Amino acid sequence: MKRLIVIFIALFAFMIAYADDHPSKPEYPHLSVEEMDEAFDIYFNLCSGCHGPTRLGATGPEITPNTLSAKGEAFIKAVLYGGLPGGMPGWGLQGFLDDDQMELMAAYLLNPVPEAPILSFEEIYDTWNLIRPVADRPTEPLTDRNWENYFGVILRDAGKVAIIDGDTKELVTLLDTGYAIHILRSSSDGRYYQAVGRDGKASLIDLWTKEPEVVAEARPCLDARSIESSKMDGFVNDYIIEGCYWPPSFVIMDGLTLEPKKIVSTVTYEKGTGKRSDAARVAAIVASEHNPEWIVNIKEAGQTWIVDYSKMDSEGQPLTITILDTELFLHDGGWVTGGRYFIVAANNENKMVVIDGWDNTIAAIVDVSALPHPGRGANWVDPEFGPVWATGHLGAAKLSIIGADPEGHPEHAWKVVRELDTPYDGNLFIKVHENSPWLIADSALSINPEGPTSLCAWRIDDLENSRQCWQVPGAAEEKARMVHIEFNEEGTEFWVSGWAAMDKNSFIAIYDSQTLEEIERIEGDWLVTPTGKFNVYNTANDVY
Ligand code: DHE
Repeated sequence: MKRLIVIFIALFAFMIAYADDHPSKPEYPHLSVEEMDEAFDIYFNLCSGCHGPTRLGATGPEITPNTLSAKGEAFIKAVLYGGLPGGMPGWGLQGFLDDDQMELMAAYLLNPVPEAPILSFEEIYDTWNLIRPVADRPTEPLTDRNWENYFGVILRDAGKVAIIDGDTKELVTLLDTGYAIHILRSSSDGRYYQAVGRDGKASLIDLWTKEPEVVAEARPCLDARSIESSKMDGFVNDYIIEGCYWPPSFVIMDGLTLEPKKIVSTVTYEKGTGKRSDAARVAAIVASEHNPEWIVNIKEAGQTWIVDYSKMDSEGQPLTITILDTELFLHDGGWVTGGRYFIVAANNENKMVVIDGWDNTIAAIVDVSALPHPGRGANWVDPEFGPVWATGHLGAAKLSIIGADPEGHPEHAWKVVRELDTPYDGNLFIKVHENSPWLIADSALSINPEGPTSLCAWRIDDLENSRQCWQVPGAAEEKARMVHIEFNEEGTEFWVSGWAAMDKNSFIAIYDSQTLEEIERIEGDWLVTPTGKFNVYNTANDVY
C-alpha cells in the first residue's frame, strides 16, 4: 500500500510538472509569414475599423480565438462571404474578398492577435519630411484657376488625392498621400488641405503653388481617421492635430510644417464604468472658430475632450483638456450652422450627442434610429421647424431631422422633428447647399442590392411628399457604390463618387442641383476608387 501511495504521489508530481512544462497548447491554423502579412493588411483595411486594432471589439464584436474557436473556420468564411444583419458587410458577396482570401482570413482570425506596436516621439519625429519650407512657398496664389472651387478627391486604393478644377472639370494634378487615404480637411482660409491615410500618414497640400503640391508629410499614427487644423482667429494654421486609431493617442504638429510637437495618449477611463479603456481610438475632430479649441471624440471611452491649444507656445507649453463623459462609440459629426453646437453620432448607442462648443457642455443627447452616420450632417431652415440639422443611418431606412435652434425655436431644439423614410438602409452621407432646393442622400452600404447604386433626393420645402430616387446608369454594371455628395462653391451642381473596385471603371457623376439631371461624368484611367470629395470653399466654410 505504501508503495502504491509513493507511486501515486510520484505520478501526480510528474503530471503537475509535465503540465507546467508542457501546457496543452491550443492548435492554431498554420500561416506562413507572408500569409500573416497579407491577412494583417486585409484586416487593417476591412475589419479593424469596426472590430478594433486589437480585435477585442469596438462597434463590431470581439473576433479572437476566444470568441471564434468554437464556431470554426466554415462559420467565419460564411460570415465573411455573406455578412450579418446589423452592419457586417458581405465582403465575398460584394467582391472585396475572393475564396482564397476568405480562407486566409478565417485562419488568421483563429490565430492569436499579433502584438500592436506603439510609436515613440522620436520614431514619429523621424517620419517628418518638410518638402517645401514656408519661406519657399508663394505669398499669393500662383495659379490662374479658381482654386477655391477645386475639388480634392480621395482615390482610396491608389493612395492619392486628385485635385480637380470645379469650373473646368479638368484634372489639375494627382498627389501621392497615405495608404487607403480617408479624408481631407481644409484650413479655414482654404489654402491648405490636410490629408490623412489609414496608415496614419498626414500630408499638407498647398493650393497656392502653380500646381497643388504636398509641402510636408509626417506619420504620427499607425492607423488614423481624423485630422484638423487650428481655426480660431490669432491661431489660424498654427497647429494641426491628427487623431489615431492606433496607438490610442492624438498628435499635435506645427500647422505649416507638420513638425511633431506633442503626443497625447487617449488611454483613459470608460464613461459609465470607470474601467481603463486601453484601445480608446480618436474619431471625429473639429476645430472651433469661437474658442482656441478642438473637439476631440474618443470612441471607446465615450468621452469628448475639449483640447485648448492656446498656450502651446507659452512657457511649459501646457495643453488644457476638459473631459466630457458623453456616450460610447462616438464616430462622426458636424457643426450646426453658426459654429456653436457640434453634433456627433454615438453610433452603436443610436444617439446623437450635442456639444455646446462655446460653453464646453453637453447641450443634449438625442435618440435616433439604428446606427446613425451623419458624415458632417446637413443644415437647412425647415419651413415649419426653423433651423435643423440632419443625419442618416446605416442600420435603418430613415433620415432624422433634429431641431437645432435653441435660441430662436426652443420648443423644437434637440428633438427629432421629422423622420423621412428612405427605400434603403446603409446611408453614409447626406448633403445640402443653400442654392439648391434638394437634400441628397446616398445608400452606399445598403444590404438591398439596388441601394448602393442609387441616390435619393427630397425637396426641402416639401420634405414629406417630394422624394425621388434613381438608379445611376452604369453603376450596377461596374459594381460602383454611389458615395459621398459634395456641392460646388456656387451650389449649382453636386458631385457623387462611383466607387468601384481597383480594376473596374470608377467615375464621378455631376448633377444639376436644380433639376437633378446628370450633366457630366468625370472618367479616366487615373480615377481609381474615388470616395470623399472636398470642395475647397465648402470645406473651409463648413457648408453642409
Ligand atoms: Fe470614414 C469620416 C471612421 C469607413 C469615408 N470616418 C469619418 C470619420 C471617422 C471615420 C471617425 C470622421 C472624421 C472627422 O470628421 O474628423 N470610416 C471610419 C471607420 O472607422 C470606418 C467605419 C471603417 C474603417 O476601417 O475605416 C470608416 N469611411 C469609411 C469608408 O469605408 C468610406 C466610405 C470610404 C473609405 O475611406 O474607405 C469612408 N469617412 C469617409 C469620408 C468621411 C469619413 C468621406 C468624411 C465625410 C465628410 O464629408 O466629412
